[in-house]
Order: sequence, then C-alpha cells, then structure tokens
Amino acid sequence: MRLLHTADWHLGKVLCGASLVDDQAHALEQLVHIASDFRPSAILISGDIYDRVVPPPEASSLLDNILSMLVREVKVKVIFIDGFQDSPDRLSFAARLLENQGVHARTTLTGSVAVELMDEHGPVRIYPVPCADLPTLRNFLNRPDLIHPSEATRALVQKVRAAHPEGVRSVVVAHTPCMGGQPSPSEPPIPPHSWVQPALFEGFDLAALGYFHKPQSVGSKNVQYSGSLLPYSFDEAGQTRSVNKITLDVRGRLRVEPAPINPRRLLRRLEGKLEDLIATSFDIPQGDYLQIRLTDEVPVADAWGRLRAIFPNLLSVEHPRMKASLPLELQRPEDAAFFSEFHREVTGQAPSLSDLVLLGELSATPEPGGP
Ligand SMILES: [Mn+2]
Repeated sequence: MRLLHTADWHLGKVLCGASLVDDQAHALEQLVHIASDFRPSAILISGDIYDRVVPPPEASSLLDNILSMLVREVKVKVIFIDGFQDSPDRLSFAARLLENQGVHARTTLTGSVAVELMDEHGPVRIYPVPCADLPTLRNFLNRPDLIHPSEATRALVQKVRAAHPEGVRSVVVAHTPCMGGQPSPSEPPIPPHSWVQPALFEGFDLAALGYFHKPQSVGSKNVQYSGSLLPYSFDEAGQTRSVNKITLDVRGRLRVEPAPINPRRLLRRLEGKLEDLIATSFDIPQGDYLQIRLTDEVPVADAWGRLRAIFPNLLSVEHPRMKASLPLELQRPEDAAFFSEFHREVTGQAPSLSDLVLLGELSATPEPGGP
C-alpha cells in the first residue's frame, strides 16, 4: 500500500510580517502533483495544518482548494489530525459530511475512530490520534491519576494498540515530540514532560508523526516525521523540506522515499557591512526572503530603506552592535509581525517605518509603577 505522509503545513504563517500563503500554495501544488504521480491510497496530514487557532481567510481558502483538488481530481483519501497550533473544533467543521467524500478529519477524541484502507494484500488500519490536552485526555481515558501530558499520550496510544487485531497492518497518525528527535526553532517549545519515547510506537508498522519541522526518523525506521511544508525560520535557511512517499508491503515492511518540495522563494541570511552588501547585491537573487545582519561598527542611516530598495523581499535587518538604536521591527521581529498584521487588518496597509519606531519606543517605556 502506498501512503503519502506530510505534516506541519502551518497555513497562514507570517514570517517577520510577510504572509507566506503564496509560498504555501506553491508548495501544495507540488504536493498535488506528487500525489497524482504516486497514487497513494491516502494522504496522512499529521497536524499543525494551520499556524494558529483563528487562521486568516486566505489560509482557509487554500486548504479548501487543496482538499478539493486532492479528493475530486486526484481521487485520494485525506486523513488528518490537529496539532498544537490548530483549533480542533474549527478543523472538524462539517467532518461527518466530508467523511463520505473521503476527507477523514480526526481532531476530537469523541469522533476518534480508525480508517480502514484495502489493497491487494488485505486491510491496513489507520489510527489518527487527535492532539488533545491533558484534562481532555484524563476525562476521555477516565484516568484522573495521569499527571504529565506524555503519560496521557502513552495511555491513549497503548489503548489504541491494545484494541488492534493481530495480523492486520497498522498505521498511527499523531502530533507529538519523541525523545531523541532534532528540534527546529520554528516549532513551539514543548516542556520535556510532554515528550514521549519513540518505543511507544513499536507495535505499529508506521507512526506517521508531526511536530518536528525537520524531516527525520527517531529511534527506529517506523517512527517517521515528514517535517514541515517549508522551512519556517531564518535559522532553517538552506534546509530542504519534503513529503514522504511510503510503501507498506504485505508484511508491513516500509519503504520511505522523500519527495522534495521546491520553495517559491528561498530563505537566505546575509552578513556584512551595508556598503559592501549594496555593492555586491547583483550577486544575490532578488526574489529570496532575506535576513541581513549588519557588521558596521558605526550607526548607518536608513539601512532598512536602502536595503529594501534593492531587495524587495528583505524581511529583517539586525545590527547587533547598534541594537538599542533600532526600531522594534529590527529588535523583536515577533512583536513587529503581530503589530504589522493588526495594522494591515485595520488600515489595509503595512505600517510605516516611523510607526514601528514609535511602537518600539512605546514598548521600551517602563510601565507606571514598574521597575
Ligand atoms: Mn508545527
């Protein structure tokens, strides 16, 4: 049986104030092509479909388009769960209606049931495990004694495994970090008592997991992280992303073949003095998303404006030696991204540099009565 495994799409992701929806659409078009060539029985999406609980409308319409293409044109089943950054209730909208169309959303424990697929060797049971929080799991398992999220995840996976009939091939789909995995900076930090041992998945032919954004297997070959759709932080510049073409043979043995996703724009980091960067700019692809770290030892006037005039997709400038004199956008990109998005919602346009400077000054002002 052929399965296509992907995870961590983070639709609606904003990187340093720039929406990546067009990049995500470009990546998902490739996924549709990979699926139509590979002809899997199902596509498994292991959570973090959206980047946040309330995704922007363009992210919802992208998911709508891609699901329609996969189901109607490629004629493949889609099985997905939620991740730490999704809203399970929003993702399960119309789930019972979609079930008949071949879209199997499993984002709440109440609706959690296996999806059985068939090939010429017989059935394969897919167990999508929703990404529930500790109180929900305690309640569902009737185990008030569970203290850590990892214990609750373990109890849930063991329960699923215990009910699985012997001799039938099995696949579990979950969103959880495994000990020994290699994290990336674009993942939300998860406390150590939420991490599970990869041996938890020993009884399954395949654990198709989400959470780690770098593609990897952890512990043994059956524990697979497909990785995120794209690299999602400048610390991941230069890394590649892929989806996994997986083949399960009659005995449940795996073949895993990554199919690379080519990004619409690369993430690129540059370092140097302002004048040198401007002088050598013709060597640098203009379309890439850039983060520039200035090494000038003296303040430079309007570095952002001058560099942005050359590099239209410049997203961040750091000048570590002059940090105190830089606007918020350059000091705390996350806050600036949040503010920029709010500003766009309200006014329809991005904030000006002077807005960001003002915001930076305001947020640097101690609160009355504070230290
Ligand atoms: Mn993720």
